[in-house]
Amino acid sequence: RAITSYEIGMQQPERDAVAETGKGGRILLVDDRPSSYERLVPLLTTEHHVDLETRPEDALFQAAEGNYDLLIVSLGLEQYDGLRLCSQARSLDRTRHVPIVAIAEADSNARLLRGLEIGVNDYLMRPVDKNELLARVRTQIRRRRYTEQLRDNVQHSFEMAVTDALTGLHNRRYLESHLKTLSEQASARGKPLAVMMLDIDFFKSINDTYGHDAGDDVLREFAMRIRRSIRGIDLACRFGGEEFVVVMPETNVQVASMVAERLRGAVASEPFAIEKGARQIDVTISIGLSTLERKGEPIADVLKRADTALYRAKHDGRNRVVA
Ligand code: GH3
Ligand code: MG
Ligand code: MG
Ligand code: MG
Repeated sequence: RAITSYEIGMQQPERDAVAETGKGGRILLVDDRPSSYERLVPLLTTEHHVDLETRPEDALFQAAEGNYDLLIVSLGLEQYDGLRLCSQARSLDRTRHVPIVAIAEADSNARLLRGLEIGVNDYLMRPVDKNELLARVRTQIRRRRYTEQLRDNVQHSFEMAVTDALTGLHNRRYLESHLKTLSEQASARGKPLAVMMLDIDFFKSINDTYGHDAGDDVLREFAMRIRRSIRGIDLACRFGGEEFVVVMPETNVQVASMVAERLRGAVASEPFAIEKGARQIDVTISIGLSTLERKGEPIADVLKRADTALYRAKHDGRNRVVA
């Protein structure tokens, strides 16, 4: 490999400071002319970590793997077309959002224009001025960090909004926003769809006997056992309190009954640990099961049948599956 790392010539600043100042970034410099990079590297390392790639044909791979804040591409490469590299970086998922600063030769305005069209974010003309270089680089890195933070925040808020905090399963809101799609897909493809409604038996007395924290432990452990019993395409959610719903695409009533029975057994046969493992208690669950009966049937009707079946399971003595 032709990659050389140059450590930052200052103390690594705190992450927040990095976001604000644009200093302390990770830069990949693509340059195969010693006369050029021997000047650029020392300038950049006053504020940033720099990886120097002197083999432009490897640069794309390096850029995709290296988790950089910024690419600096010399357009006057000897062995490669720097513009082509920029355009490749723009078309690759892993590098699409990494900003690019081009270093352009004097009198290369046409190429520079091309670069800006391709998606180069900023440029410097040779001879490169130290302060201008650092200022432009900081701006790009600051913007990059800011955008990443925004994206993380949006992602986080989205996950919070559709996740049940106690169990980590999806919440009811998520279920309700996806149920319609799932049932429409099943109808359109002529596939079966099964819905399980699960409820912990005498959960109130677990709370009353061992306390609310113990109840929470049971809920978490139950969610874990549900997760272990279902497939990746099944949708499990905490519907409310101690009631859970599992939606199983492409599953008929026979298979769904088997899954439900297995899950019932997985709960009843293995005591639940509470009080940090100091105590074990027996838990049972009841399950109501229903399937989509005809194409286009409203999903609310399927859920309602599962709920009715659950009620029967309770009425018939609990710790059982009713379809
Ligand atoms: P059944 O067998 O008929 O289902 O009886 P049950 O006691 O399980 O049912 P009930 O609906 O009467 O009680 C449910 C209890 O679940 C009441 C409520 O305080 C408790 N609960 C609801 N949410 C939570 C929670 O997040 N944590 C804990 N620890 N308890 C909860
Ligand atoms: Mg109840
Ligand atoms: Mg209950
Ligand atoms: Mg209940």
